[in-house]
Amino acid sequence: MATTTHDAFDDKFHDIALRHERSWIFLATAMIAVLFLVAVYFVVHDYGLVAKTTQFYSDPNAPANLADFQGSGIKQTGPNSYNVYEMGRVWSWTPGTATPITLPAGAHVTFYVTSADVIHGFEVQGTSINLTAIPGVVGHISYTFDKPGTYYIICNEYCGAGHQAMIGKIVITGAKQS
Ligand SMILES: [Cu+2]
Repeated sequence: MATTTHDAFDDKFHDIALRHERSWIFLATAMIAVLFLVAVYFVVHDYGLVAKTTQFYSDPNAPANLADFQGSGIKQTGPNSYNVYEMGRVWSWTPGTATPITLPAGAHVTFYVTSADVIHGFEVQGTSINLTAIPGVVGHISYTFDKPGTYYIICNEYCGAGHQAMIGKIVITGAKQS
């Protein structure tokens, strides 16, 4: 049987191939490293994409009893900025379901979200607002409503027989406040 022999050409070719492979491996590893660092950066500096938790309570009913969550749940904090204290319960959003949340265009809103019973999902369609409403936990997320119109709050965590009807409304009126 003939055995393979290496001549000078083979060796040279092998060297070149090795060099190419090394640079491609380096390039691929560098790209993965860059993507990883970018992902970490985005998580740390969230850009409002990641909902934050304000506080945990040992009593799951505690947030539901906080003064902020009683009454209208809407508090003006600046010329056109608001805090909305949003409570999910089977199967409504307060405020939102019984009375729509009505705010002027350009309103910068921070939602403080909790649940009075089971886990709900607070999602405002057409926006980046999406966070879980958990009993005993108050999460918060901010959003600026630049476009007038009606935004629907839905529940995106299955929470029982009336889950699909757990809908609220945010009405952004055309008049821009300054
Ligand atoms: Cu729900």
